[in-house]
Amino acid sequence: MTGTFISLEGVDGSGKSTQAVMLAEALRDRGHDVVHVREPGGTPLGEAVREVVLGPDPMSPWAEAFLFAAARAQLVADIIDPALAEGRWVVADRFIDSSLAYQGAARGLGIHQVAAVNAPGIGGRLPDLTIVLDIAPGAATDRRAGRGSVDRIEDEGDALQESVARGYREVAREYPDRVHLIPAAGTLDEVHARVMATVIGNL
Ligand code: Z5A
Repeated sequence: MTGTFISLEGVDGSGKSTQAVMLAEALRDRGHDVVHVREPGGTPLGEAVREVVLGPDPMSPWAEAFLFAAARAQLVADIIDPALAEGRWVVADRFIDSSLAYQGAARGLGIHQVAAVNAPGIGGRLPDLTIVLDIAPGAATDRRAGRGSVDRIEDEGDALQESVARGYREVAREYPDRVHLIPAAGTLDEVHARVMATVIGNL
Protein backbone atom coordinates (compact mmCIF):
# COMPACT_ATOMS: atom_id res chain seq x y z
CA MET A 1 0.00 0.00 0.00
CA THR A 2 1.41 3.39 -0.94
CA GLY A 3 0.16 6.68 0.46
CA THR A 4 -0.27 10.02 -1.22
CA PHE A 5 2.20 12.88 -1.08
CA ILE A 6 1.12 16.52 -1.56
CA SER A 7 3.37 19.56 -1.22
CA LEU A 8 2.38 23.20 -0.82
CA GLU A 9 4.69 25.86 -2.20
CA GLY A 10 4.91 29.62 -2.64
CA VAL A 11 6.84 32.74 -1.73
CA ASP A 12 7.11 33.67 1.91
CA GLY A 13 3.75 35.16 2.94
CA SER A 14 1.79 33.41 0.19
CA GLY A 15 -0.29 31.64 2.84
CA LYS A 16 0.97 28.11 2.13
CA SER A 17 1.57 27.21 5.79
CA THR A 18 -2.01 28.19 6.63
CA GLN A 19 -3.31 26.25 3.63
CA ALA A 20 -1.19 23.20 4.50
CA VAL A 21 -2.85 23.06 7.93
CA MET A 22 -6.32 23.50 6.39
CA LEU A 23 -5.62 20.80 3.79
CA ALA A 24 -4.36 18.33 6.41
CA GLU A 25 -7.48 18.94 8.52
CA ALA A 26 -9.79 18.53 5.50
CA LEU A 27 -8.11 15.24 4.58
CA ARG A 28 -8.42 13.99 8.18
CA ASP A 29 -12.12 14.92 8.10
CA ARG A 30 -12.38 12.63 5.07
CA GLY A 31 -10.91 9.77 7.08
CA HIS A 32 -7.31 9.88 5.88
CA ASP A 33 -4.34 9.35 8.19
CA VAL A 34 -2.26 12.49 7.54
CA VAL A 35 1.32 13.37 8.40
CA HIS A 36 2.06 17.09 8.20
CA VAL A 37 5.69 18.17 7.75
CA ARG A 38 7.52 21.40 7.04
CA GLU A 39 10.84 22.21 5.41
CA PRO A 40 13.48 22.79 6.41
CA GLY A 41 12.85 20.79 9.58
CA GLY A 42 10.75 17.91 10.77
CA THR A 43 13.69 15.84 12.09
CA PRO A 44 16.34 16.70 14.70
CA LEU A 45 18.91 17.07 11.91
CA GLY A 46 16.48 19.11 9.81
CA GLU A 47 15.73 21.49 12.70
CA ALA A 48 19.47 21.92 13.32
CA VAL A 49 20.01 22.67 9.61
CA ARG A 50 17.12 25.15 9.76
CA GLU A 51 18.92 27.10 12.50
CA VAL A 52 22.04 27.34 10.35
CA VAL A 53 20.55 27.92 6.93
CA LEU A 54 18.06 30.59 8.06
CA GLY A 55 20.48 32.11 10.57
CA PRO A 56 22.35 35.37 10.03
CA ASP A 57 25.68 34.03 8.73
CA PRO A 58 26.23 34.59 5.00
CA MET A 59 26.73 31.49 2.85
CA SER A 60 27.36 30.71 -0.78
CA PRO A 61 24.37 29.75 -2.95
CA TRP A 62 25.68 26.19 -3.33
CA ALA A 63 26.27 25.82 0.42
CA GLU A 64 22.65 26.93 0.89
CA ALA A 65 21.40 24.45 -1.72
CA PHE A 66 23.32 21.55 -0.14
CA LEU A 67 22.04 22.37 3.34
CA PHE A 68 18.40 22.34 2.20
CA ALA A 69 19.09 19.09 0.30
CA ALA A 70 20.62 17.48 3.42
CA ALA A 71 17.62 18.38 5.58
CA ARG A 72 15.30 17.04 2.86
CA ALA A 73 17.18 13.75 2.56
CA GLN A 74 16.75 13.11 6.29
CA LEU A 75 13.06 14.06 6.21
CA VAL A 76 12.43 11.63 3.36
CA ALA A 77 14.33 8.81 5.09
CA ASP A 78 12.88 9.30 8.57
CA ILE A 79 9.33 10.54 7.99
CA ILE A 80 8.05 10.75 4.42
CA ASP A 81 9.04 7.35 3.01
CA PRO A 82 7.94 5.39 6.13
CA ALA A 83 4.58 7.24 6.22
CA LEU A 84 3.90 6.59 2.54
CA ALA A 85 4.92 2.94 2.96
CA GLU A 86 2.20 2.64 5.63
CA GLY A 87 -0.38 4.08 3.24
CA ARG A 88 -0.62 7.43 5.01
CA TRP A 89 -1.02 10.84 3.38
CA VAL A 90 1.82 13.34 3.65
CA VAL A 91 1.18 17.08 3.42
CA ALA A 92 4.45 18.99 3.14
CA ASP A 93 4.85 22.72 3.72
CA ARG A 94 7.64 23.10 1.10
CA PHE A 95 9.66 20.33 -0.60
CA ILE A 96 12.09 20.14 -3.53
CA ASP A 97 10.34 22.84 -5.57
CA SER A 98 11.39 25.43 -2.95
CA SER A 99 14.99 24.59 -3.79
CA LEU A 100 14.26 24.72 -7.52
CA ALA A 101 12.58 28.16 -7.23
CA TYR A 102 14.83 29.79 -4.59
CA GLN A 103 18.26 28.26 -5.26
CA GLY A 104 17.78 27.04 -8.83
CA ALA A 105 15.94 30.02 -10.33
CA ALA A 106 16.29 33.01 -8.00
CA ARG A 107 19.93 32.33 -6.98
CA GLY A 108 20.76 31.36 -10.56
CA LEU A 109 22.15 27.87 -9.85
CA GLY A 110 19.82 26.33 -12.44
CA ILE A 111 16.66 24.32 -11.87
CA HIS A 112 18.10 21.14 -13.39
CA GLN A 113 21.40 21.43 -11.52
CA VAL A 114 19.62 21.82 -8.18
CA ALA A 115 17.25 18.96 -9.03
CA ALA A 116 20.31 16.80 -9.77
CA VAL A 117 21.92 17.64 -6.41
CA ASN A 118 18.71 16.65 -4.61
CA ALA A 119 18.12 13.45 -6.56
CA PRO A 120 20.36 11.03 -4.59
CA GLY A 121 19.01 12.20 -1.23
CA ILE A 122 15.33 11.83 -2.11
CA GLY A 123 15.87 8.58 -4.01
CA GLY A 124 13.28 9.44 -6.65
CA ARG A 125 10.64 10.47 -4.10
CA LEU A 126 8.56 13.33 -5.52
CA PRO A 127 5.14 14.60 -4.50
CA ASP A 128 2.15 13.12 -6.33
CA LEU A 129 0.86 16.69 -6.50
CA THR A 130 2.45 20.07 -5.84
CA ILE A 131 0.31 23.17 -5.40
CA VAL A 132 2.01 26.56 -5.74
CA LEU A 133 0.16 29.50 -4.23
CA ASP A 134 0.74 32.22 -6.79
CA ILE A 135 0.63 35.72 -5.36
CA ALA A 136 1.93 39.13 -6.35
CA PRO A 137 5.02 39.70 -4.18
CA GLY A 138 3.60 43.02 -2.90
CA ALA A 139 0.52 41.25 -1.56
CA ALA A 140 2.72 38.64 0.12
CA THR A 141 4.72 41.46 1.72
CA ASP A 142 1.48 42.92 3.12
CA ARG A 143 0.56 39.53 4.58
CA ARG A 144 3.98 39.24 6.20
CA ALA A 145 3.81 42.76 7.64
CA GLY A 146 3.57 42.82 11.41
CA ARG A 147 5.00 39.33 11.77
CA GLY A 148 7.86 39.35 14.27
CA SER A 149 10.97 37.48 13.17
CA VAL A 150 12.55 37.73 9.73
CA ASP A 151 14.98 35.05 8.54
CA ARG A 152 18.14 35.64 6.49
CA ILE A 153 16.48 34.81 3.16
CA GLU A 154 13.30 36.80 3.83
CA ASP A 155 15.53 39.69 4.92
CA GLU A 156 16.82 39.98 1.34
CA GLY A 157 13.57 41.72 0.43
CA ASP A 158 11.09 41.95 -2.39
CA ALA A 159 13.53 41.65 -5.32
CA LEU A 160 14.43 38.10 -4.28
CA GLN A 161 10.77 37.22 -3.66
CA GLU A 162 9.89 38.46 -7.17
CA SER A 163 12.61 36.24 -8.66
CA VAL A 164 11.28 33.33 -6.61
CA ALA A 165 7.71 33.94 -7.86
CA ARG A 166 9.04 33.87 -11.44
CA GLY A 167 11.01 30.75 -10.52
CA TYR A 168 7.89 28.93 -9.38
CA ARG A 169 6.18 29.74 -12.67
CA GLU A 170 9.20 28.32 -14.50
CA VAL A 171 9.08 25.18 -12.32
CA ALA A 172 5.35 24.78 -13.10
CA ARG A 173 6.09 25.00 -16.83
CA GLU A 174 8.90 22.47 -16.44
CA TYR A 175 6.82 19.87 -14.55
CA PRO A 176 3.23 20.52 -15.72
CA ASP A 177 1.88 17.09 -14.76
CA ARG A 178 2.87 17.45 -11.12
CA VAL A 179 3.04 21.19 -10.33
CA HIS A 180 -0.13 23.29 -10.38
CA LEU A 181 -0.22 27.05 -9.87
CA ILE A 182 -3.33 28.45 -8.20
CA PRO A 183 -4.15 32.07 -7.34
CA ALA A 184 -3.51 32.84 -3.67
CA ALA A 185 -5.69 35.96 -3.62
CA GLY A 186 -8.94 35.94 -1.68
CA THR A 187 -10.05 34.79 1.74
CA LEU A 188 -8.64 31.73 3.50
CA ASP A 189 -11.76 29.75 2.60
CA GLU A 190 -11.67 30.81 -1.04
CA VAL A 191 -8.04 29.71 -1.37
CA HIS A 192 -8.79 26.48 0.51
CA ALA A 193 -11.62 25.73 -1.94
CA ARG A 194 -9.13 26.12 -4.83
CA VAL A 195 -6.66 23.84 -3.07
CA MET A 196 -9.31 21.15 -2.55
CA ALA A 197 -10.53 21.44 -6.15
CA THR A 198 -6.95 20.96 -7.34
CA VAL A 199 -6.47 17.92 -5.08
CA ILE A 200 -9.75 16.32 -6.12
CA GLY A 201 -9.18 17.11 -9.79
CA ASN A 202 -5.66 15.70 -9.93
CA LEU A 203 -5.46 12.72 -7.58
N1 Z5A B 1 13.84 27.87 1.49
C1 Z5A B 1 14.72 27.83 0.42
O1 Z5A B 1 15.28 28.84 0.03
N2 Z5A B 1 14.95 26.63 -0.18
C2 Z5A B 1 14.38 25.48 0.23
O2 Z5A B 1 14.66 24.41 -0.35
C3 Z5A B 1 13.47 25.55 1.34
C4 Z5A B 1 13.23 26.76 1.93
C5 Z5A B 1 12.81 24.28 1.83
C6 Z5A B 1 11.75 29.00 5.08
O3 Z5A B 1 11.15 29.93 5.87
C7 Z5A B 1 12.70 29.82 4.19
O4 Z5A B 1 13.60 28.94 3.55
C8 Z5A B 1 11.94 30.55 3.13
C9 Z5A B 1 12.28 29.80 1.85
C10 Z5A B 1 13.59 29.17 2.15
N3 Z5A B 1 12.44 31.87 3.09
N4 Z5A B 1 12.00 32.85 2.51
N5 Z5A B 1 11.80 33.84 2.09
P1 Z5A B 1 9.96 29.60 6.85
O5 Z5A B 1 9.69 28.15 6.88
O6 Z5A B 1 10.29 30.26 8.13
O7 Z5A B 1 8.82 30.44 6.25
P2 Z5A B 1 8.08 30.34 4.88
O8 Z5A B 1 7.87 28.92 4.55
O9 Z5A B 1 8.78 31.14 3.86
O10 Z5A B 1 6.77 31.12 5.12
P3 Z5A B 1 5.76 31.17 6.31
O11 Z5A B 1 6.27 32.09 7.34
O12 Z5A B 1 5.40 29.80 6.75
O13 Z5A B 1 4.61 31.90 5.56
P4 Z5A B 1 3.60 31.35 4.46
O14 Z5A B 1 3.49 29.90 4.58
O15 Z5A B 1 3.94 31.83 3.11
O16 Z5A B 1 2.28 32.06 4.85
P5 Z5A B 1 1.35 31.87 6.17
O17 Z5A B 1 2.20 31.77 7.40
O18 Z5A B 1 0.35 30.82 5.93
O19 Z5A B 1 0.62 33.26 6.11
C11 Z5A B 1 1.32 34.46 6.29
C12 Z5A B 1 0.35 35.50 6.93
O20 Z5A B 1 -0.69 35.78 6.00
C13 Z5A B 1 -0.34 34.97 8.20
O21 Z5A B 1 -0.51 36.04 9.07
C14 Z5A B 1 -1.68 34.47 7.67
O22 Z5A B 1 -2.70 34.53 8.65
C15 Z5A B 1 -1.96 35.46 6.55
N6 Z5A B 1 -2.76 34.89 5.46
C16 Z5A B 1 -2.64 33.65 4.93
N7 Z5A B 1 -3.54 33.46 3.96
C17 Z5A B 1 -4.24 34.64 3.86
C18 Z5A B 1 -5.31 35.07 3.03
N8 Z5A B 1 -5.85 34.27 2.10
N9 Z5A B 1 -5.74 36.33 3.20
C19 Z5A B 1 -5.22 37.14 4.15
N10 Z5A B 1 -4.21 36.79 4.98
C20 Z5A B 1 -3.73 35.55 4.82
